[in-house]
Amino acid sequence: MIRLILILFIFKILNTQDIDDEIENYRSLESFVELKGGDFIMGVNDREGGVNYEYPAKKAHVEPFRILLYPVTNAAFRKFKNEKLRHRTDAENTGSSWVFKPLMHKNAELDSNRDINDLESQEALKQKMLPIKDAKWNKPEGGKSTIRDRLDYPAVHVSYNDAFAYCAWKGMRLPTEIEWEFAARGGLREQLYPWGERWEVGRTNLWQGKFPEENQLRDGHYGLSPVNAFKAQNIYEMYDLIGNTWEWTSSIFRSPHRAGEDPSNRRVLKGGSFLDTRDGETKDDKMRIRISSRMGRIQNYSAQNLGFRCAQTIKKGDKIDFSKSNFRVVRLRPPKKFDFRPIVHQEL
Ligand SMILES: [Ca+2]
Repeated sequence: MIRLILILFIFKILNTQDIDDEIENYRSLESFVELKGGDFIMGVNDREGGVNYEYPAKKAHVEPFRILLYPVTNAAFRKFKNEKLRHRTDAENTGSSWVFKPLMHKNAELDSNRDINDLESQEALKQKMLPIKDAKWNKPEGGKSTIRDRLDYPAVHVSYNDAFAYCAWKGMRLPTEIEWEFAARGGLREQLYPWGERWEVGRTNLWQGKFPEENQLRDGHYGLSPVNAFKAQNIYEMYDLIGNTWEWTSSIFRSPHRAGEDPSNRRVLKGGSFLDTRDGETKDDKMRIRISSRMGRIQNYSAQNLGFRCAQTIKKGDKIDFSKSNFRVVRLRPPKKFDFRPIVHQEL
């Protein structure tokens, strides 16, 4: 018996070590682009379809900044969790987080004690998500789910507070909404999508069909997808801006709020997720997913369709030469000692 326990213990150590070696293979997903910034038009001139104040379009300005090419991955977030042992995510503290019902792990349990009267919970329930016990960054569907074979997927079940802590650990910060939108536009003027005005199939992971009963899977993914599942969405080589997960920004979301609630607690999300549609026809608010789409969530909210990427101010002393081009892509390489081992993605 003791022998068996010892064998299991050693197996666990080896298994953990294996993942920690493997996460270094994904360092290139921490690459970033440096942007000169400037004036641009944000929002959209769509009086009927513009929800959450994305209408009207307006002038905005950004100073030079860096922003990650990909959303923060499970591999990168695991490094953070390994190093900042004392950081407990809001989902870990709450004991549950929101998971799309059809994707619940078969052993997952509902958190029936959770207060679901707040605005966020009501919105999540409308999108067929349920509060699932123990759903968190490394157990995205609760139960016995794992990120073992999804290290290149976006980190989810991450609140604004967790995203803030991660970016600070990297010496970075969350982008403002204006920065996120400037970056997403890829230098194009007043276009709907990062790649241009016309919708293109195979660029992003959204929902096709009547939500939630029909998913036509035209993009090949029912749930989340790897952050580089599709080609870069714009000329800045940025991936996964539109679709897959919503992303936190640092901007405060001003909206009607309940009495006694601090309005500064709600932050802007950008990008849309695998649960949202391009035409918005299957949602109450008719939200169409495009660059200007936005919504607000409270700072400790977390869900299976919400991630983030980090940004950083470029200081004058950094001496980045933007005279030839107003952007510069900086690609990081994995350390040499690690051989790239492709991982097999399992369908849920
Ligand atoms: Ca999809």
